[in-house]
Amino acid sequence: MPSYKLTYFDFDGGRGEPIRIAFHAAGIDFEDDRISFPEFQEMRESARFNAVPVLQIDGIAVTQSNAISRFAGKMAGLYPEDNLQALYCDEVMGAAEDLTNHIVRTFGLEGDELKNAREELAKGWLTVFLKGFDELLTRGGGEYFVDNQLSVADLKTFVQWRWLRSGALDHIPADLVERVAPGLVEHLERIEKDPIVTAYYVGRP
Ligand SMILES: N[C@@H](CCC(=O)N[C@@H](CS)C(=O)NCC(=O)O)C(=O)O
Repeated sequence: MPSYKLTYFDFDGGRGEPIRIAFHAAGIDFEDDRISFPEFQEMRESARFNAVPVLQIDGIAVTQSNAISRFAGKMAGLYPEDNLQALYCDEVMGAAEDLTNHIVRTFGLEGDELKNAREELAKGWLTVFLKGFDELLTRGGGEYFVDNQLSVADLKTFVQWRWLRSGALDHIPADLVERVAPGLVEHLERIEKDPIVTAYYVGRP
């Protein structure tokens, strides 16, 4: 079996979290290399595209969280074999990346600039995306995004709903998701309770 080392920030979220859960679900032993923000600054220049997550397979680095999630998801049975369902899964994951990037654009702003940008974001892009995801959930059967079963698309997005509802993003109302797309809150609760997901968190401190 190859050796796997996943380098990502030391928190239970973001682009690294679905990969960690999928590896765990696949029963694959991997080195969970959790780094602090100062540690990231030290390695940033040497990381391809200056970003994490980075997965090393037998020492060979691979980047791009969605590609890595699909890779781990295939081994865990959490990525569809059917081409159309795989397309649906990819659409959700691509949209989740776009959503993250809209939020990331407000990082580093302060004071009124941050407040205005975040309020604009909540009314604008976040609302557009939450409505879009709600539509995609309906297409998937209402409970999961793809084919009525858990996939890496659910793992990628439930982490985002958790983030948006956490209150950690200043000026983004913590109840935005339930106001715009209550079905996504139900989705979050469903995925949090999924045995694959709970089994992963049992092992987390
Ligand atoms: N498209 C890349 C984006 C990676 C990315 O932007 N990662 C963030 C952390 S979630 C990062 O490393 N940011 C550091 C920086 O931009 O300096 C992926 O999906 O992996």
